Amino acid sequence: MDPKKRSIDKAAQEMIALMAEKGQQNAWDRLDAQGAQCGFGKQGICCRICAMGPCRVTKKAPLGVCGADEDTIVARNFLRAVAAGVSAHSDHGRTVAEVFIAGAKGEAKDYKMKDTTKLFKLAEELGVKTKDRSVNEIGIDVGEIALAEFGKPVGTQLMARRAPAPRQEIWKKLGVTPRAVDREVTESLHRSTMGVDQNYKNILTHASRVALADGWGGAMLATELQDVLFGTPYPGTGEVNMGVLKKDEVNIIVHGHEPILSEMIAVASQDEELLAKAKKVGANGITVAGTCCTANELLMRHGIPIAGNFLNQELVIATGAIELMAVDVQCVMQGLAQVAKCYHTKLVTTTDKAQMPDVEHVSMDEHNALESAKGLVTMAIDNFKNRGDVYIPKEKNAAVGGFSFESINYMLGGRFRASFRPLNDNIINGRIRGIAGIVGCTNPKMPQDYTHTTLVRELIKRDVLVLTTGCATIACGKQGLTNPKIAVELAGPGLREVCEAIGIAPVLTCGSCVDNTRLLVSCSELVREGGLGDDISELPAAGACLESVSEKALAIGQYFVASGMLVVFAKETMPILGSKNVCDYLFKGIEKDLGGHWAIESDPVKAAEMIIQHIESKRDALGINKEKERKLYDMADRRALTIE
Ligand code: SF4
Ligand code: MSK
Repeated sequence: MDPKKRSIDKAAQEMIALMAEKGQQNAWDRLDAQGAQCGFGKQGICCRICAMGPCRVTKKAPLGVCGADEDTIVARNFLRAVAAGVSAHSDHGRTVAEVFIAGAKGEAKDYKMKDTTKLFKLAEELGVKTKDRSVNEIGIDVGEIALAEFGKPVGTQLMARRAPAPRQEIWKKLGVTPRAVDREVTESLHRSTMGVDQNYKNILTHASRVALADGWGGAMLATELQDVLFGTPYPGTGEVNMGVLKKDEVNIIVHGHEPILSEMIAVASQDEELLAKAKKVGANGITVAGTCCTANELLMRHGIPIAGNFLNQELVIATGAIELMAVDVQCVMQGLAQVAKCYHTKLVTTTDKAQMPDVEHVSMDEHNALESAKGLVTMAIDNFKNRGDVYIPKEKNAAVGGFSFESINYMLGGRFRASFRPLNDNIINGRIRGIAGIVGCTNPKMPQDYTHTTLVRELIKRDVLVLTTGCATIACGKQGLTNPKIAVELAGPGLREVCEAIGIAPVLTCGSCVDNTRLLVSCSELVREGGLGDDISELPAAGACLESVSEKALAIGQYFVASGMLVVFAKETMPILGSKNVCDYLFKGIEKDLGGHWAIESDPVKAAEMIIQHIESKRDALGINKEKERKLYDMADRRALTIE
């Protein structure tokens, strides 16, 4: 297969060709080896949740053994996928909360409350007293309240109060205000087990509730607590793609999602003793680079380079330049172990809940985190001597990361009058038509990075400001789209004018998958700032992920829909097409209940058109597309004008 058909990333193309030459397999090869994939699975009409099955819906046999029809089966599968995605984000959030508390108690000495301004704000929001108390005392209380959000027996998610009041009313009326994360996930599994919830609409309504427990609960808490622990991101430059690896240095890749260990590896790589040790083995330094969302976490906060996104993880090892790859949780391909065996690379799992056969496991000790990290860096240095041939593609691009909600607010209004007002004003006056969140993975079923970057180019050309997260943001970074100098040239005249005046890029790197919650907070702020309606569903805004892979992407999509947004996915990645009723509800009916809806479109140019039409219809409804009447002021009018 032509590498150009597999990826638009030149570095990836080179590595795909090199691996083919050496007879090594990657995700694309394994996809080919799968042959035609199961049509029942694709449509979501296969059920294997009880021992009377597995059952598949066909014309001849339209019901499962228990009598379940395609609507029930598809809805149950969808709910289970969303719940699995929620559990991943939220378990990540829970781990952060535990480390947060241990840090505040002094039991995990390497973790400190770094952003105390954010800690105080969070404390106020959560009702924690701050007067005459130490930072750590406040931290313990904030951490314990956050930890309780995952399993508290009564009450609803505290973070959901950040949503505009009308949105909270909509949730209340429909009965989907999220309760404890664990409860929503458990109930999802209960409802979707054999012989329980058999009303597809009722099942899908719970999919909204469990997803909201993620977006306005577990994932939001993960982002907030990480910001306090490791610092709230502010814009800074970094580099993206395999060209960031160094031939003459020890290269370490951190891969996965939780920044708990990777933050410490970054610190350890600067340690004088370890740098001296690296020199002794003939290396000129230590390079730490990330893949997937761990990479986003590190770029956002420290400008640490990104070697690639999801589909790059195996290719990076095939450079022969990686001494050690430390992986934690989520999006870690088991195929890595095979590729690593072909090279000197030490692949190490670090989280007890995510291990791999025949792969060394070094259990991360959060109470002695820096020591654990130093141990891994030492392993990498010791492995430098075992290097064989190295080929590192030259490809890399400068990128600006670090657009947290706080930093966008600051950039728009300055330190003393931080505000979204300039953004609202420029949406209202039409220079910016609207906002799009382009997020998610890279899937070997599509040419890697193609849909994300094409969609982004189309949108900024038409004056839509783009916020990106996850592997989509890395795709954009590789193509130079998160480099303001390049992206501004591609933006439409209105967007360009605003970007140049305010000093922001047309494509804002907002972080990892859990950081999609930064987009929710930003949407709430756009509403709160005024002039763009009373609810998120009124905003000229939409989200898209045309290369999704993980169940987490479905969870994110569902919480955006349930927050009032249009969400576009590719047909190939939406396993619901086997039920007309489920499709009708998720593509249309749900809008009446929640103000948002799903749509499918695999072609990024058509998806851009769909998003722009949606944005323009929202603008029409807000009345901001009407030509403003030009008012000629007489002297009396002028005198009546007040200057604020
Ligand atoms: Fe078949 Fe019903 Fe069992 Fe599913 S729950 S496997 S449809 S019998
Ligand atoms: S890492 S969930 S492949 S974005 Fe968050 Fe990338 Fe998707 Fe994993």
